[in-house]
Amino acid sequence: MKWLILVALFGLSAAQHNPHMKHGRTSIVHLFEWKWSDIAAECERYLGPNGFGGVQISPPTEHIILGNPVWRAWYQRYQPIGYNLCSRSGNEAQLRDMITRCNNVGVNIYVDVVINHMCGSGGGEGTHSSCGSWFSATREDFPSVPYSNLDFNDHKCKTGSGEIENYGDKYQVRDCRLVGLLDLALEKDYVRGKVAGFMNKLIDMGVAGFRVDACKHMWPGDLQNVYGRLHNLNTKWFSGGSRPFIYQEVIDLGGEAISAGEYTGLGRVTEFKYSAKIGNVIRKWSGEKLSYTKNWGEGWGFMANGNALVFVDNHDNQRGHGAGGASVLTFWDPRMYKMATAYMLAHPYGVTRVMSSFRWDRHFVNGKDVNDWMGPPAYSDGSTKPVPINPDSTCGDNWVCEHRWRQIKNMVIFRNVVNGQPHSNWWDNQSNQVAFGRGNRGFIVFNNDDWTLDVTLNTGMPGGTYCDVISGQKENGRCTGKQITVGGDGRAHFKISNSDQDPFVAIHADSNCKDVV
Ligand code: QV4
Ligand code: CA
Repeated sequence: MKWLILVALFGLSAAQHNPHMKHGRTSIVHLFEWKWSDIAAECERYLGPNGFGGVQISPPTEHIILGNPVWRAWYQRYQPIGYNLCSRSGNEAQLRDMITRCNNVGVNIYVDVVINHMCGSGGGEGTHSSCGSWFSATREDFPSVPYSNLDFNDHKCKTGSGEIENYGDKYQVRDCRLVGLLDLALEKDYVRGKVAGFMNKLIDMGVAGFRVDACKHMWPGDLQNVYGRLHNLNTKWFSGGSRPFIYQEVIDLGGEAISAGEYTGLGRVTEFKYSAKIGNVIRKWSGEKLSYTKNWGEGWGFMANGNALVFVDNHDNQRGHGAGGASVLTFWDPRMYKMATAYMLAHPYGVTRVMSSFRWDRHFVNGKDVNDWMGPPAYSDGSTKPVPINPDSTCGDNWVCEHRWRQIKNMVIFRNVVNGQPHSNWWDNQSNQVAFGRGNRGFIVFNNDDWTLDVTLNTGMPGGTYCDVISGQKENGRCTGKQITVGGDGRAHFKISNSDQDPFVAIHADSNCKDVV
């Protein structure tokens, strides 16, 4: 009996670690602040054809509107005022249409859910919400759910201010307000039911899972209860008995009362050490070198591979929020950013998430970006602009679309092609030139030193001519960029100047343009 319960529990939690991607796909792209109609179109015209496994969408729930009419910080969407599926990205019908159209081209949808709190205590009252539902932050009254003051943690929090004052005290971190956000009493059956209810509605609409916001601020037992109430995925698109994929936002860089390990039994967890460290390695800060990444992954003190969700940057740390440090690489440093993202996508560790950002008027005053609040490209009435696609397939109107950069898109494909293959044929120069393969399916070489790389390496790949997918790609059977010849013995010569536009080269089984005869 005991054994059966253990099997059942393990089966349940291990299942929630599986992203259920289709056709051997492996990566998620976070289309931060995109509208549902744009995401639907992007699934059909770009993500499906280029092998992206899924999209993380911004919170779809009704949220407060900050500023009138145009202030509208991006982070207003992390202040829900109810669970109507109506947000700055679109209404419920548009959301449903997007989920259907993305699923139909094999691209999963993962929903960012904000269940730790409602809006900030200073949110006032009225109908300044994304769909006009009335609410009162002052009285903790959210009739569209409904929640009342009985559904919040005020009685449980023991700090004088009602705020989290000390991250060394796990009771404060979980029972008090995070930056003034009204903290939900997830210990209550009623609250758990309301939260699970809206997540189940999304599951039934066809989403594949959830990015769960602010998990550090919720008790693992409460989350386990909520997750336990979730339906299996919709069998229109997923096989019977599939559990929703769960990845939990817990920022654990060490040294706090709460660790990521408290949550890994329930689902995957965001590995923030990965983001911080890869920035240091590529920037060559803190004495880091690429050659030290021979044992990248668990060897670096990251959580177990099967528990990790990894990324170079996220929507917080790219702008100095949530553990954002100067080392974090973003699209603002494109050359290094492409290297870091390619390294992540080539390496077998973790489920990978690629960031897709909007540009804002970054403006540092005393080392702090005073415009870190700026919302997505918008019209003068504050509504979000659509994403226009240029003839060269880049995006316009300040949508950065990192996921469309050739080097990043091609590495998303690389990861699919080498899926399941071991990390192999490591080489380094004891400095910042490294290379590794993925079995006999792919090989990548980086030169992050200040001199030329010129070396012959064992790639593990079958003999043939391969197109480098960084300087170009294979088009109509020919290479638009560099070409690499692998001999019958698997060896190939690589020459990468430190002044190349992108100082790295990647080849894979599907970039083969001529077999050795
Ligand atoms: C302000 C004061 C408070 C005061 C309060 C009174 O700072 O001291 O008590 O007013 O009402 C915004 C403002 C913040 C403001 C708050 C409430 O920036 O100054 O408090 O609203 O009005 C995002 C942003 C936050 C933003 C929040 C809500 O990053 O700046 O707060 O949305 O709009 C920790 C957590 C981690 C978290 C990370 C940022 O452990 O979970 O901080 N990351 C997630 C999301 C993140 C989001 C939240 C959690 C909250 O990824 O985007 O915060 O949902 O590390
Ligand atoms: Ca809490």
